[in-house]
Amino acid sequence: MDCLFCKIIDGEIPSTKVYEDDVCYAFRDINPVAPTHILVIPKKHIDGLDACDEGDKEILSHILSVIKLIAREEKLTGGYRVISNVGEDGGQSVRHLHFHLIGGKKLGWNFD
Ligand code: IU
Repeated sequence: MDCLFCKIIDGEIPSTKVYEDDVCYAFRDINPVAPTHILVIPKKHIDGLDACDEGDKEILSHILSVIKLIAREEKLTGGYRVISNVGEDGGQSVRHLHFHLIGGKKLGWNFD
């Protein structure tokens, strides 16, 4: 499968790793929108949140707990935002499930 994020997990495409375990991998976004912008992705290829099924529940809950852990390590004590864009209208550019962890400044809420 020709998936950019699978290649990042495999080390074929370089990334700045923040966290890794058996289930997920986290790395700094190459185009950060805030002082902290990290992507947390499952090692299993899943196209997006819309492609998750019952069998992916453990992966999803694990990723959410890892996000909390990373947020603590990044010292995002004032809060942060977690986003998963889904499909074309949702602005998903890479079809491998990923959660953006964004913080380090007061975030706006602007959609265009
Ligand atoms: P999106 O939700 O699918 O739009 O997010 C994809 C993100 O992946 C986007 O913020 C890119 O900057 C980021 N990214 C990256 O960090 N490294 C890469 O090699 C590629 C995309 I391709």
